[in-house]
Amino acid sequence: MPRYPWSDGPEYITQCPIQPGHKFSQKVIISEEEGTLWWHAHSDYSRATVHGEWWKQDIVQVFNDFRTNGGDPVPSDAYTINGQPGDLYPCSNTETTKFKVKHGKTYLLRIINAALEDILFFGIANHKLTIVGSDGSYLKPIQVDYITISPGQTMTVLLKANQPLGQYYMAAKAYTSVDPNFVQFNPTTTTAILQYEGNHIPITSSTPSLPSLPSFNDTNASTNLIRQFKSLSNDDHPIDLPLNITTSLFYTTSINTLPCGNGSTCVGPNQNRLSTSINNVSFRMPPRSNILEAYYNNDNYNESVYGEKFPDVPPLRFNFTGNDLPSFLLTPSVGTEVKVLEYGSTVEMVLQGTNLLGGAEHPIHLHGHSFYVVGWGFGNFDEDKDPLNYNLVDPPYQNTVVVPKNGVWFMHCHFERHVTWGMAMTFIVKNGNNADEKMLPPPPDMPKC
Ligand SMILES: [Cu+2]
Repeated sequence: MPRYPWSDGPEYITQCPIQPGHKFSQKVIISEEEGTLWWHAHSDYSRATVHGEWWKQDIVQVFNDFRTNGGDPVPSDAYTINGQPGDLYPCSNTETTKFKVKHGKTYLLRIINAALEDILFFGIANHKLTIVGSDGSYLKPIQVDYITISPGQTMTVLLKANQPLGQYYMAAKAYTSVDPNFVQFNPTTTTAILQYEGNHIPITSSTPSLPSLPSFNDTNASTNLIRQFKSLSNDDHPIDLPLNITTSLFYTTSINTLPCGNGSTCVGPNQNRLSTSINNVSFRMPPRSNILEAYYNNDNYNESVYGEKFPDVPPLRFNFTGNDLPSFLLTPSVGTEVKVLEYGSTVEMVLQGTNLLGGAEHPIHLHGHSFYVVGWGFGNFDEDKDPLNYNLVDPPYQNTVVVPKNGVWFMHCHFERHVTWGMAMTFIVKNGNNADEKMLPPPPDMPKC
């Protein structure tokens, strides 16, 4: 959405929440994106719908409960494919989602992980999947037996209907590296049915076969896909990788704890409240205002809405991925800090996970931009050795680097509990000098706080 952050959505970042009974028209400007894009709500747990992950209780209650008790949210009860949990749950079997296909044809599947808290494995029994795009840009085709997809991520996949006529399950289940004794997760499997048209064994006399998906904690299985992602990088789809870096950022992502507050005890580790941070700053939403309007209207006197001191590097360098890290590292600072970038900056960002509280994956998502993912790996980033292995030829265009779009842009972990706890920060990209490098004015119906 070039120059138009007004419809970007995250509450208290680019707009005030839309109040009950009120409305707001969003203008979505598609510029360079091709493929599969996902629109979703950006207010607490409101993106929880029957698409993705489902709780057998009021979702507002789930959210309020873990915000109050300081622990993890209760795990969901089901995952869904197009709104249906499928045959492996004790309900609604008659309504399991079915996709009808004709033998010999090739189908394009737009796959979106709409779950709130889980990376998912997804596959179709007896069928290969060919990934041709992700996050609104093309990839060199990759043929796989299953995919691993993060919350918020999209993949465009080709499916050849080339198997004997019949029914085949497609299925999805969670991947997690976190010790299930420590953090509960939903271990169930959602299914839908791929059904060939024509004569085949009647449904009643056969159970469709299930795809074989990796076990829930198979980290190699979950990460081997991202290592294969490459841009098309051809004449029709050249890459535009900036090599003259103007801004270098090193961001650590951590799970933390904060005191429970009000002298009470929480259900998090050591009776503290779970928190998260980037560069040890746990992001706090500004109350009753939003960053974009405060910036645009020059209305941030004495940093009343936000500060401009988001650190470029973590306050302390330690063995980020070590075990038994000292407990003083657990407590983040809390603030509403932004990083201000000049228009046209080229940014290299290193995202470094930490092992605090055992660590976790973090599907970090940046609004308003895509970035070239030039490298990926386990352990601590080595600033001497790792850049030598950057893919500067055909890196996938997922979301760092050129910052040609001004405005205020949120960056956060796409696990909802993690962003709720503060794993987020905001970029302000200033206007450029030319007329077409300036932010467009706001629409007249911006919601009021
Ligand atoms: Cu996270």
